[in-house]
Amino acid sequence: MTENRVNGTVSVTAPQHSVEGFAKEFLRELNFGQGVPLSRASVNDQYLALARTVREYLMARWMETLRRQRDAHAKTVAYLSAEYLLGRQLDNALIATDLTEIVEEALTSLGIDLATLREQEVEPGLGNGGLGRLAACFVDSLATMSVPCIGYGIRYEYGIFRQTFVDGWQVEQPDTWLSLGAPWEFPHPEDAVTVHFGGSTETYTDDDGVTRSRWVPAWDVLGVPYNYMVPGYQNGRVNTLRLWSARATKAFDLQIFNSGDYAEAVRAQTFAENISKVLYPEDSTPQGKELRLQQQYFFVACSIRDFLDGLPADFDLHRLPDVVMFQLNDTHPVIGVPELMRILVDEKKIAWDEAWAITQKCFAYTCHTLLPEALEVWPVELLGRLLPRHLEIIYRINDEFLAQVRQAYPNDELRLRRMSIIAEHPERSVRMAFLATIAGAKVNGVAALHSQLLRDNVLPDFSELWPDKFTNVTNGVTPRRFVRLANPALSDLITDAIGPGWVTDLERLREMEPLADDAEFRERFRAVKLANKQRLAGVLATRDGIELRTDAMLDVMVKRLHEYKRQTLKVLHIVSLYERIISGELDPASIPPRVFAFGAKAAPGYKMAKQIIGLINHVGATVNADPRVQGALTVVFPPNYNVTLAEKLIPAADLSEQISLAGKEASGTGNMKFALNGALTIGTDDGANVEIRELVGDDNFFLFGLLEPQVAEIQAVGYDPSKYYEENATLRRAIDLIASGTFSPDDKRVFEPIVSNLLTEDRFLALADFQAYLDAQERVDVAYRDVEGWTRSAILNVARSGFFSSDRSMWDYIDRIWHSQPVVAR
Ligand code: 26W
Repeated sequence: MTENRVNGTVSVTAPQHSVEGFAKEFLRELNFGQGVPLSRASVNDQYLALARTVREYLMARWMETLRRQRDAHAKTVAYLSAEYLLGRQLDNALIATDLTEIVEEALTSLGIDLATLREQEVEPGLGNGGLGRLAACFVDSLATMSVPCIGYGIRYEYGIFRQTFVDGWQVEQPDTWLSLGAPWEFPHPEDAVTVHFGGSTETYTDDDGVTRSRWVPAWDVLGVPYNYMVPGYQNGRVNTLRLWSARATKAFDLQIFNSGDYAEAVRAQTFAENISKVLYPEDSTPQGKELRLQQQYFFVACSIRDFLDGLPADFDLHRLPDVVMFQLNDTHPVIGVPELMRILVDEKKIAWDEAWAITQKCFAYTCHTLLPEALEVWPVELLGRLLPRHLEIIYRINDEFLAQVRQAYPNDELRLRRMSIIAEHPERSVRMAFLATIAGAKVNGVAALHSQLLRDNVLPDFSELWPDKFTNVTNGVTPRRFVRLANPALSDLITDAIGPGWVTDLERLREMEPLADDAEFRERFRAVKLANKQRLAGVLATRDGIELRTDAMLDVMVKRLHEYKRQTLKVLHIVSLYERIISGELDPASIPPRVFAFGAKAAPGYKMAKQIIGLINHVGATVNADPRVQGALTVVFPPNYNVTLAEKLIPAADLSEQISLAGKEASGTGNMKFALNGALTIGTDDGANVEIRELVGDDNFFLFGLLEPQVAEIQAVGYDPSKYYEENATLRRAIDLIASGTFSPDDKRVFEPIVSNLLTEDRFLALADFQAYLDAQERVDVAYRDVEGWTRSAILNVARSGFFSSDRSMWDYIDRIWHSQPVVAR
C-alpha cells in the first residue's frame, strides 16, 4: 500500500489484488513487520503478518470512506455501546475484500495453510451476549450500506471470561485476548481524552454577571482510543469502531519510587487502568458496582468529547442534531445525556433551554430487556460522589420534566412519584431508563411484542404522555458473518440458485421459495446440512474431545444461561425421554435419534444459573453413558460458547430451541441465525419468535406454550407449580429422577435447589409449559421422519427470513429515528 501525492490530492492505492501481489506483501510484512524469515516464523508470526497484510487492503478504503464522509458533511450515527461481541476479524475482512481465494492460494504457494492461521486468532469477547453481538451486526450493516457511523465503546483488557468445566461445573478463566498481539487495532495515544471524576461543584458569577455552576473534579484518567476497521461488504467502504482504554494521567511517580515505595509509585496507574480492565460478565442483573459506573462515564465522556473535537472550530453547536445522533445501546451509556448538557451549558455557555433542546434531538434510546431487575438504577449517593455536577444536572432535568407532567396531569402526585427520575425507595436512586426516555428523541424496543410490552408494562406513563416517542425496530443479524462466512456451503447453493445479490439484499432469498418443491435442490440442501454437521464434528473433536454423531437430529440450545430462557425446560424434556426409555415405556428405536447440543455461559455470581449448567452436564454424562439409551439420546455441551463456536454450530443445526417464557425475551437474535441457516424453530410466542413464525408460516414452526397475556393472568392470580407436578405423571417422574440423585450419585442432593425452586417458585412457569412443550417435541419427531417435508420447511425458513437482516433493521432506524443518509456517490 503506497500513498501518492499528485497535485496536492493524496490517494492511497491498495496493494495488488493478486496471488503474487499478496504473497509479496505478506513476505514483506513477515520479514519487516514481524522481523522473521519464513523459515523461522512461528504460526503466530505468520498469523500476525497475515492480519497486517490483509488490513493493508482495507486501508485505502478506510481513508477514502473518512474523506468522503467529511466532504459530504454527512450526519453520523455515533453508536454508544458498553459491549461489542465482534467475533474473529480475519475471515470477515477476507470476504469483505473478496480476497479469500487469493490469500488461500498465496499462502499455499508459500507452504502455509490458511486454516491453521485462522485458528490462531482469538476473538475479541468484548460483550456478554445479545446486546453486544447486535452492536457488532449493526456496525457491519452500516458499513456495508455506506452509512456514516462511529461505534464507540470500551477496549476491555479482559473480555468475557473463558468458560471451562470442572466435573461439569462452570469455572471462569480470564480472557487474555491481547496476549498474542492485536493486529486489528490502531492505537492513537495522540487523541487521548482527559476524563474527570469526583470532587464537588461550585457556583460562580462569570464576567457577564451570570451565575453559573462548574465542576471541580478530584481526579482524572486518560482515555486512549484504539481504532478498529469495520469493513463494508465489497463496497469499498470501511467505517470505524473506536474503543477507549484507560491510562493514568500521571503514570509513574518517580519521587515516590525513589523513596522506595514502588507500589505507591504506580498506584495511580493501576487505579486508572482498572477502569477498562475487565468486562462485567452480568447480562441481566446490574451489580451496581462503582467501577461499572466509572466505566460507563469514562467511555461516554471520551466519545462525546472526541466527536465534538472532530467538528470544525467554528461549528455552531445548535446544529449538532444535523450532524450526529448518539444512539444509546440500552441505558449503559445514558450518563452521556448530563455529560453533553454539562459541556453545552458549563463549557460552551449555551443557555439551559437551548442546550436541552439540542440534547433531546441528539440522543435516542434502545431498550433490550423486559426484566425489571435488569433496568439500571444508580444510588444518588454514589452518583453524587463520583459525578456531582451530573447529578445536579439530572435533578434539574427531572424538575423541569415533573413540571411538565404536573401541567399535563394536575394534582396527580402518585403519577409524579411514579415518573420521577429519582426513585425514593428502597434508597434514593436515579432510574436510568427514565432519564433515557425523557432525554431521547425516540425510544424503541427490539421486536414488535417487546415494543408493545415496553409501552404497556415497562414505561406506560411515558407512553401515555409521549405516544409518538415510542417505536419499534425488530432486531436483525448480519448475513455476511452468519450465512456468507459461517455457512459457505449454503451460500454457494443459494448463489448458484439466485445469484450473489442476497448477501447485501437478503429479501432476495424469497426467490428460493419455489425451490422448496424441487427434489433435486432439496437433496443438495440436505447435503449441505450434513457437510456442516461433519465440519462441526471435526471442530468439537479437536476443540473439546467431544464425539458428535452426524446421523441424528441436531437439537441446539445456545444462549446465555438464564432462568427466563428456560434451559431447565430443555433438561426436563431430555430427562423425561431418558426416564421413559429406562423405565421401558419408550422404545429408543421409536424416536429419531437426537443430539442435544448446549452452549451457555452463566454470570459468575448467578448461582442458580451455574447449578443448571451443572445439571445439564451431569444429565449428559449419565445419558451418554447409559447403554439402555442405545444412542437415541446424546447430550453435548462444549464449553466457552462464543461467536466463533456459533459460526460452526448454527449451520449444522436441525432444530432451534427458542423456549423462553412468553413476554421475557426482548427479541432474541440466535433465533434469526438458525432460521437463516435452515433450522426449524420450536418456540414460544415470545420476542422475535412471533415475527419469525408469521413470516416462515405456522407449518414451518413448532409453536407451543402460554401466550404473554395468559402468563400475565397466571402470575396475577398466583401460580402453584406443584399442581403441575402432582397432575402430570411424566413431569413428576422426570423431576423425581433428578431429585433421586440419579444424575449425581456422588452427591445425591446437589440439585435439590433446582428441584425445590421448580416445585415452589418456578418464576418462569417451566412446569406450566412442560406438557405443551413435550407435545410439540413429539410433533418435531413426526415431522423429522418426513425427510422431504422437513427439508422443504427448512428451505422455506431460509427463503422467508430475509426480513431478519440487520441491514433492514438499519433502514428502520434510519427512517424512524436517525434520518441519516448513506454516502454513496463513488
Ligand atoms: C447491567 C447488566 C446488564 C447487561 C446487559 C443488563 C442488561 C444487559 C443486556 C440488555 C442484556 C441483553 O443482552 N439483552 C438481549 O438483547 C438482545 C439484543 O437486543 C435481545 O435480542 C435479547 O432478547 C435480550 O435478552
